[in-house]
Amino acid sequence: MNNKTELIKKILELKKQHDALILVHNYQLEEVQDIADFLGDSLDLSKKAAQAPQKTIVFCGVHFMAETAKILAPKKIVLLPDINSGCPLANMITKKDIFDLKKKYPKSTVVGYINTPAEIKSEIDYCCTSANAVHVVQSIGSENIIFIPDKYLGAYVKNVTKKNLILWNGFCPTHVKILEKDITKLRQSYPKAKVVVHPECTIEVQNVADEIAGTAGMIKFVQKNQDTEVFIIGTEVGMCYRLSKLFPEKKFIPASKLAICPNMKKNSLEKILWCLQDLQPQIFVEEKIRIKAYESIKKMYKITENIE
Ligand code: CIZ
Repeated sequence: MNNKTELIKKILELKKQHDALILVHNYQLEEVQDIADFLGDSLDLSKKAAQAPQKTIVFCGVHFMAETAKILAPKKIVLLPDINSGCPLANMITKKDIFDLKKKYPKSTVVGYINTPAEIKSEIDYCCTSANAVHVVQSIGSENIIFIPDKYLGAYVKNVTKKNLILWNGFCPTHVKILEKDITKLRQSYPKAKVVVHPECTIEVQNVADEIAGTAGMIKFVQKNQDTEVFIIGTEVGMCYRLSKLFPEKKFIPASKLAICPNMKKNSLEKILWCLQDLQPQIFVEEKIRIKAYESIKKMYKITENIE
């Protein structure tokens, strides 16, 4: 038995022993994707965490995602194999920044992307994901909306909804590595390919795409375009592996090979094994913050339950 097979065997034994479920984000390492009980985006995975009968969740993603699972499933043990897998975008806004924004725009409603820490979610009115941001913003009665923290997702939502969105200057350092010229060049090599890019990409990149969608939307886009053989994928490179497993007959080309999120790649098979051996590192959210953060997520669910 080789090292990897041995590791997987031990993980499966401990998973059974601790009644654990392994949830894996679409951007994780291939070897981690391969041992998932469920793969998906942060919202799908958090819902799975809340609904699953298992009492332990191994969340292979970044910190805010494991925290969202804990907000929705407070009685469960939520483990993040590498506690240092943070999200730079999520940390681009502070509680004080939100207070200042609310003071400056007192009549505004605050919509926050799921890529935020629990503490920030506890100060916003509505949470949203890349999959439902447009729908959430459209459903809010007010025209004056503060959208945090991603300026590119915010600009995309502003463009679609035509609402007066006040944007924060946050961005994902991985998605901004994808450049318009990367797509133009790939289109020359693959003239029949369809291009789908994440709304965290820059506006220039969004403008040259055939579709703008989060990772869940990318899967739907490929399903819809049955006659297309080649897709150029403008997001973190891990998504190409996920798509290749789902649609082995098609070809998926990363818009940029530089779009690798170093945080997403921190979880490994070894770290999954260790976290199941020690039941550490665990995610904790202070109950006062959790209740308030849960409200913003619940409001999102209320709006989106008809479309998801
Ligand atoms: O919500 C998520 O999981 C993120 C951050 C991206 C996506 O579109 O899946």
